[in-house]
Amino acid sequence: MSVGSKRVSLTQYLVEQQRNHGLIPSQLRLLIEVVARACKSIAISVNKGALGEVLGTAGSENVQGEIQKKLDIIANEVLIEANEWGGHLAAMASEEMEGIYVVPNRFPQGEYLLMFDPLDGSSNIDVNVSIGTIFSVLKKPGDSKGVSEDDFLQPGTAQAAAGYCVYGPQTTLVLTVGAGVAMFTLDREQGSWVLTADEVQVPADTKEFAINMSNMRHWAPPMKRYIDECLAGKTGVRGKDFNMRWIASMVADVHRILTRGGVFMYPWDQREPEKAGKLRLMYEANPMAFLIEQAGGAATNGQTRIMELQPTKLHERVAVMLGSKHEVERITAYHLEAG
Ligand code: AHM
Ligand code: MG
Repeated sequence: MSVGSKRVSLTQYLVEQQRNHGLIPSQLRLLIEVVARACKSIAISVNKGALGEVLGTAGSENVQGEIQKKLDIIANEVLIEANEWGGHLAAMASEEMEGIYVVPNRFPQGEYLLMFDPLDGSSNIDVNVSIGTIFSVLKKPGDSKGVSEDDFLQPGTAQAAAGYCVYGPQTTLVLTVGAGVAMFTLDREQGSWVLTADEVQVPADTKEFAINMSNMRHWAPPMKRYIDECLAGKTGVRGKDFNMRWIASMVADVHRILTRGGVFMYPWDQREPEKAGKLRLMYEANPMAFLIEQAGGAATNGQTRIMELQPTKLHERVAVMLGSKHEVERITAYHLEAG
């Protein structure tokens, strides 16, 4: 769809996707619109900051043993309350909840499953740096009446939709339903989402990488090799100088990559026996991998395409390399060579 002088709203985009590609059944359209509405409400809390008494810690820990911030909990509640009554969902799962949240009996049960990281980049909340909400949508398998955690354990290739909302200088919703990537900017005066980029493409080559360099001494040799070669610059094997960015909010780093290319890495390192990284497969890596692939990029865990990994638990962690295709292919080749 063209981004021109005529304003295209999120609703119009979804209706036209439904009409032209038959990709969005009405329950899925409702789901996406409800998630977008919840993100608007989270954006309002984020924007209030200290004035809204939403900063600081909540004095509790989530299932991963991380201290919860007040906004982590607020965003989680906003997403649940917005989504539970519409009849489009069977259950939800979140970074902030140990088990799944089954839609209560008093509401009709839908056929979709929604997973989210309600507030990604929590360490940036109090310092006024971009943060975001990440979400992934699956279809409940089979037509059994109940719903269980096992129903969520589907590979990323099964996602019906995925996206994120970045709360930065602008609030931007980025979405895929499997027909490319579209970006919608929140018009705060009108309270509406306006299409501002469509058919987003990540350039296959880049001179920019994103990684937390303070962990370098813990990395596996292939990761160190790749970064050493980038740092060697023009006179090294890569023959060009690289730039580095690390925002410590995956949404903001991925947003930059979708906008101007680059490669993002959160690798496994020697401190972790489980051979996984810090990031979570189901509600961080999979939705971002879906978006990046839909924009022509690539996403692997160093060996395997992220979206083909079979999850074994809800809060599973995974190493993540994603972004410009040729860089991700190079990093993956280094890992595969090292065995
Ligand atoms: P969170 O979901 O608890 O906020 O953690 C995930 C975040 C990512 O957004 C970001 O890429 C990473 O953690 C930053 O980690 P580090 O502080 O180790 O650089
Ligand atoms: Mg997160």
